Amino acid sequence: MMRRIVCPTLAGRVTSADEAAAHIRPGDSVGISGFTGAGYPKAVPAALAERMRTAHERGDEFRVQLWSGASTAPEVDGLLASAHGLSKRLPYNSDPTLRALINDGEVEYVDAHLSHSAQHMWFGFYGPLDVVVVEVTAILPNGLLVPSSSIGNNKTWLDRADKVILEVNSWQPREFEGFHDVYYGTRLPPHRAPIQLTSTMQRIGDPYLRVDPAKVVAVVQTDAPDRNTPLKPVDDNSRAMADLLVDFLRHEVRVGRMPPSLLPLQSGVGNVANAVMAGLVEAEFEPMTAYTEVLQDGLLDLLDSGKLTGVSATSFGLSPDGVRRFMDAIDSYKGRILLRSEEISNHPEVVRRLGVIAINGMIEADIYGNVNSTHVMGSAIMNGIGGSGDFARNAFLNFFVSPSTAKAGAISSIVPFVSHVDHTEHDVHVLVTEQGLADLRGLSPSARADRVIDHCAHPDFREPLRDYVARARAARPHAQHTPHLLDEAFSWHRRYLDTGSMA
Ligand code: 0RQ
Repeated sequence: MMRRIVCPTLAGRVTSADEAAAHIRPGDSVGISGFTGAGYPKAVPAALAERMRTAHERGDEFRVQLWSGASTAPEVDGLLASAHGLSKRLPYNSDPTLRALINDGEVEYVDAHLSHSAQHMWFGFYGPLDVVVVEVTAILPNGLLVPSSSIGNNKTWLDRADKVILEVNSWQPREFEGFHDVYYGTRLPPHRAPIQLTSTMQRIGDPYLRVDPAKVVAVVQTDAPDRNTPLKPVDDNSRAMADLLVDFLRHEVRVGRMPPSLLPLQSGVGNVANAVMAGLVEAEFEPMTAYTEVLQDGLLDLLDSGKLTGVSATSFGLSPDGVRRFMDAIDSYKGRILLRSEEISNHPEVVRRLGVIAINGMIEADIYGNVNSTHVMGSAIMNGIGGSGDFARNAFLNFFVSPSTAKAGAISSIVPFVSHVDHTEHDVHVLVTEQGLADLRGLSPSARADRVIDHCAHPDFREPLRDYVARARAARPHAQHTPHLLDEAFSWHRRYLDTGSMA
């Protein structure tokens, strides 16, 4: 293991997770590495949770604010939430234990656009960053850090923190050296310059993270795997949505709006995203690229098929099988996979310049095209906006996908008015459910309503939605742009909360 830590100064700081965790004090703001279950610290959070539990047993308060790249794993968010050790969390969470505490009001949650989180740190919006815990693959003789399976906000956390704890994880392949591109050219306004990234796989930065050795208070050695959640088998709904989406891309190529190699792909995480990637393996488009956040198994399949020439992301979100495949042929992926900081992987300027095709999940959409990605029945958070806003608003073309119903048909994913807005009607291009696809580009809100109901709503909910629109149109003859019945707009959600069904 010491072969991974060849910088003499930092080798001298090697210590136990317990001793490292002792550098974190109650009330601290703590930055951690980690993005979609990859590259998060494996040992210090558990030691910290133990210290918190002991403090609470003594009757002492011990909570910290926790800032990450995106979601982590049960060993981080789950443990710290179970220890009641978090006061605030940002910018993304998908852990169910922590979600419950956020929804109970115990933990404050700042659900931020991922591309904003680093710059808001630099702008001073979040206050000081006391200590960061960052997983790396190795420490080189000159003190440069070989990043791990995600980069996320690590560059900013290492730059801004007062104290740094490094976890060197020997489970991560040493061959990771050369898979990363860390951009050190960001500046604060008014000194910002254009980001000169003009093609998906262009390198604009360094393969290493930098850290001021004087700030490093502890180095901890670990040997533990990433979360690597197994994938669910692709279900019929996901396959149906993937087929609709791939056919639609074909149509866009046919009418000349897109080249036969498409434009760089971004896809959210989950079943539908993987089904779309599987659909693209069978399709005729090539050579494709992906400019995205998370590299899932589906993108690995596309790389292996030769139809995808490169993936730029910020994290590996592979299944255990995907990890094995990647590790077995790791050298063959070098140069075809680049991990960047999330402020660059999700950067509005770059996403717009490259003309990304963005594909993301949603909880619900309304008949006028507003999309809710984050909240259940208006108030309870599910995960967070993640990168969906960064990509959707700036994409060349965006898709939001969801089954047309949830909770065994009790909930319609197409409603009169979304109970929370993440993506406004101005941002949303195409909605897809297993029922069909609604292309909303160039339509007025009222025309969108007819298309969304006809193409995307489940048959059980189509007539009630048509009835809502008809009565809304009749109610106020001089308010036809976006006809609503204000006292009924949320009645579907109200009915679900009261009766357990929107029907
Ligand atoms: O809950 O498991 O308790 O039943 O929401 O729904 O259908 O399994 O879909 O896993 O693809 O997630 C929007 C949450 C979809 C996700 C969302 C309930 C449903 C289930 C999950 P249960 P599905 P998915 C890149 C981009 C925001 C972040 C983002 C997401 C659970 O895609 O978090 O896009 N997106 N990031 O039952 C009530 C409805 C519902 C509903 C679904 N209408 N009402 N509950 N559910 N629809 C990644 C990153 O940025 C890191």
